[in-house]
Amino acid sequence: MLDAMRNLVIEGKNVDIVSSVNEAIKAGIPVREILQDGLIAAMDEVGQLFERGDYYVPEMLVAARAMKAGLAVIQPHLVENEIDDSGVIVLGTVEGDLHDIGKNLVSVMLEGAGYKVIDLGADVTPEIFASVAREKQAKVVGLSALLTTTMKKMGEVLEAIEDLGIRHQVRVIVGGAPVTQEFADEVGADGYAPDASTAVALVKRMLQV
Ligand code: B1M
Repeated sequence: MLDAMRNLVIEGKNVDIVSSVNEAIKAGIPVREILQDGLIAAMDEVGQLFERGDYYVPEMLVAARAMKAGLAVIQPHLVENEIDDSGVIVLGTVEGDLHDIGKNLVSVMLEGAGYKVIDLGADVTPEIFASVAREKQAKVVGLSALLTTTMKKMGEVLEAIEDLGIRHQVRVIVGGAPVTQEFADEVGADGYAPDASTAVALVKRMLQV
């Protein structure tokens, strides 16, 4: 069932994927497994097809559309708790980067854990991150980047936050495929998470202290 689901994403079948995910849920496959071994695994294969030159940007785009359609089906199943008012989280993909699927997943899982998330979308400038964080009195700012060229923007977001004089009020966490703990330390972020579940655990730890 998960094999078939992966193929539907890879082929960009954004209508059939909805019934496939619904069937998997009905069959009792845990949603985390559908997410990890079905939808996310399919995007990894799409990345490999792109690297080999078998797929181009349009094929990646239709696969991304199918992934999002599948994600929308499991989204309500990821929500577990009531909204927690312990702090607003401002989230976005950094400037110049259009990849938003991983960031969306982090958003869904944080909301699922009960946090109030302000999702700024993709291609967000450092100034927007900083000004929204100040305006909404965010406790955490989450930055996502999927390109080695755009991850450098994370340092600029930290500078913009510093420039507005709110660095002491806000924790900055970073993530995305090319980002590492070493890179997070280099830019002066407060935390790094390799995946959405770890991002939730990290935020929980940060907001408890
Ligand atoms: Co692009 N792309 N893409 N792409 N794309 C990658 C990233 C790439 C690795 C493909 C490859 O070559 N194998 C490569 C980057 C290479 C590099 O920089 N080293 C690449 C490239 C080159 C490009 C273009 C430059 C292609 C071109 O135009 N020639 C271009 C850039 C456009 C731009 O952004 N300016 C481009 C465009 C696109 C599309 C628009 C077509 C599309 C994105 C659609 C969309 O997102 N709406 C796309 C896609 C789909 C991909 C791949 C295939 C899949 C990405 C994805 O959604 N993965 C990707 C290959 C790959 O990743 N294997 C690829 C699934 C998602 C769930 O995983 O986002 O990693 P991910 O999120 C993970 C973790 O990283 C983490 O949690 C999630 C899992 O739980 N995480 C966080 C993410 N953010 C976090 C934040 C956190 C914590 C954790 O805290 C705040």
